[in-house]
Amino acid sequence: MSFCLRLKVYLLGGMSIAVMFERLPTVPTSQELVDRAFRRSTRASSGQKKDESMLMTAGNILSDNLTNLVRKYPSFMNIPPFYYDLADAAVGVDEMRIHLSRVTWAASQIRTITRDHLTRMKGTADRPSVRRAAFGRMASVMKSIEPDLLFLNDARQKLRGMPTVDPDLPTIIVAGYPNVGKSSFMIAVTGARPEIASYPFTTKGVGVGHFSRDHQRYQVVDTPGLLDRPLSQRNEIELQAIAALRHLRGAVLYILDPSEYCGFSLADQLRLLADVKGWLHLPVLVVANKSDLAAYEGADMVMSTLSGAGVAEVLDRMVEILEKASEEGELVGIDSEDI
Ligand SMILES: Nc1nc2c(ncn2[C@@H]2O[C@H](COP(=O)(O)OP(=O)(O)OP(=O)(O)O)[C@@H](O)[C@H]2O)c(=O)[nH]1
Ligand SMILES: [Mg+2]
Repeated sequence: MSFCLRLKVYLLGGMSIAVMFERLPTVPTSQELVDRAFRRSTRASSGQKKDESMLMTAGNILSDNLTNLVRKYPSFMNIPPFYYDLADAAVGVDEMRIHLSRVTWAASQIRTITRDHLTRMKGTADRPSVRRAAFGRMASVMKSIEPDLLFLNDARQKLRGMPTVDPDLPTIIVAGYPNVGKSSFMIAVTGARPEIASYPFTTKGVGVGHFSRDHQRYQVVDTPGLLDRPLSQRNEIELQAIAALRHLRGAVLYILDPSEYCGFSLADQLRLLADVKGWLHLPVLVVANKSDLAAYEGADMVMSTLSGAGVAEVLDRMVEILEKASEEGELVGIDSEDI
């Protein structure tokens, strides 16, 4: 498939998934649902078949609400791997599936209770007590899924904050220690303050910006807090969030600050570079920033995001790297065994 065509297909996938997470429904608590269903049932009832219609109304409201809730969650079967890994790091996809299946189970229990008690009503004059018994059983089914609904609500909050990173646009991943000039570079080349998207386990959020070249859109992702410490200092879940980066069609721009004004020694910055290169199997361009403050010859290129010197050249080089890697099919991140 040609690069452009592939891009279009991916773009659609990328956009829909971000929207899908945004549209996750609010999850009511068990108590809210029960209150709503029982209240409506009293309103719905009149006439001879009062208890039957109360029972049916409450049963339908509960089971429909639960079924609709489950339907609105993504299946996780065919979402882009970048988002799958992020969702997994943030909420745990397997755990989420278990909670969703318990909600599905509850919906079917409610339907069974409704059916059984409607049948029982046919054989008795004391229909109110059959109805009360049914409501009692429904309430206890609902109570039993209280933790599941709470989990799903919490998951919703986390998933909604997922970054609007498009996993399939050619991407410059900007890495380096804090204060080396990552955001300054990003602002210089995308012409705007980046959109800040929350990302699991970095309180700063990732910055996402775009620029175009020859009708091709590129994405720049600023990763503060993600690629600014060695992997050995991470916990499992953080590693998972970092691992999601392997699904980006990216190349890394590793920024060094040889002036050490950033507060970190050059030796530490080079150690981190070796660490990143050791596991993120993407092309890396090493650039020494703050050339207005310090000269350094150990990098691939130099620039100053403050004066602007060298910035355009660095961007040109990154575009070349991305184009070349894309032609050669190299824009595949890391093997999961690596981390
Ligand atoms: N002298 C000089 N200062 C620079 C240059 N680039 C960035 N700075 C300054 O360095 C500081 C940090 O720059 P940022 O772009 O915020 O660095 P960052 O890497 O995004 O930092 P974090 O978001 O904390 O990881 C700011 O005060 C910038 O003004 C440069 O080329 N020369
Ligand atoms: Mg920054």
